[in-house]
Amino acid sequence: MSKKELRIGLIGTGFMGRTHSNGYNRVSNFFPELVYKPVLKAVCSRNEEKVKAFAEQWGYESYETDWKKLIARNDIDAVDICTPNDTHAEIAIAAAVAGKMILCEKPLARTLAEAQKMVDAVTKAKVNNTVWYNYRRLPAVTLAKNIVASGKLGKIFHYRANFLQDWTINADVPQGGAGTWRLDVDAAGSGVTGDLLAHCIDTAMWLNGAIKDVSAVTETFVKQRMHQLTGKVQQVGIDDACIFHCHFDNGSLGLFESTRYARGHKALYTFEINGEHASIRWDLHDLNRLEYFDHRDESIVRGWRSIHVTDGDQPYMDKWWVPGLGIGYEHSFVHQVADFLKSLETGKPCGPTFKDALETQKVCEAVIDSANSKAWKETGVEWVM
Ligand code: SOE
Repeated sequence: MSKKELRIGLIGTGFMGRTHSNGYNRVSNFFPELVYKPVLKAVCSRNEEKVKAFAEQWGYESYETDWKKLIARNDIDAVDICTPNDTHAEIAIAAAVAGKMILCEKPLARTLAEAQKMVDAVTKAKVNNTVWYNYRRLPAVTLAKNIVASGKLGKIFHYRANFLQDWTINADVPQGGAGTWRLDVDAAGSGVTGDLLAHCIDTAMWLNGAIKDVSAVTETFVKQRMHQLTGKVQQVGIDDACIFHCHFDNGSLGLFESTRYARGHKALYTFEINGEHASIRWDLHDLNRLEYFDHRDESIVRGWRSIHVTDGDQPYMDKWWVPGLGIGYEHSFVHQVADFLKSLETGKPCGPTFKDALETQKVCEAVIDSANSKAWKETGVEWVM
């Protein structure tokens, strides 16, 4: 079958540039039925030596050192934004005005105001868009979505999620610059709230509906860090840790915690949902498994089952190996590329779209407002994916 081309221009050559490039490179081998195939037309980064090497390593036909030039090119259909958060709005708005499709790294923006402008721009330009909240597309997480949607859990009482890391405990870790821009409030917008809890919130609202209101506490354990760009020791403006509780629209209670100070945890993203009849839980460190407890089971065999989500009839798994053989973190990005390409065939948006991600941004903003004001905050979430 001759394929239609989706010509990609990727901006940013860090960790996310690599995960997305891997997704584009692998998708056509594993999803041969797709009508579209990505073509790696150009990659962009300010450092010419690095971007040239990246282009060669990942198979891009060309490179640019100025993102405006990349957006202006006629041979680019879709712009993929993998740069720090402070650049998302400007690049996305320019790409939308140029009529390009946009795939944007999470969180959508630093603030709700920026995110709203991005949504307005893609709505006005009517361009296809998606935001890389990749964890939705791990088979076990998609299976959780299907189980919740089937009603098996019954009425839901509790949603609990954690995202724990430990990489910033050392006060010598700088803020700003490559790799550590996540610690610089001007580049990142917030700390763990936008970087890690945003994942938890995206999954939570996808699985369990709208979050209505929140009450949060945040802490910045290391108050000053050297800034890589200025060389000066500067005040740290991000939240190092954040805990919030909330009400969901469906009446259930939510409890969320994220920190970069949980010694021993590198990327422990977990969630658990407790319903009237059944519960499920998931752990990123064991990402092919979904645990399920059903109180309706006969009492003598009742207990938590650990479902190894690798059978061909489980989400996405018919695309990979044979039952029993697991897949990894990187596959969530391959799946998102596949779903985006599919959305071009079907005309059905590839969620989370900018509009969906705006709802997550509303919750993040309410969390930070609540922590600052020590008060409950309404989120204003009005749309659930
Ligand atoms: C931060 O360490 C980080 O890389 C996040 O930015 C990603 O979104 C998360 O998936 C893993 O952790």
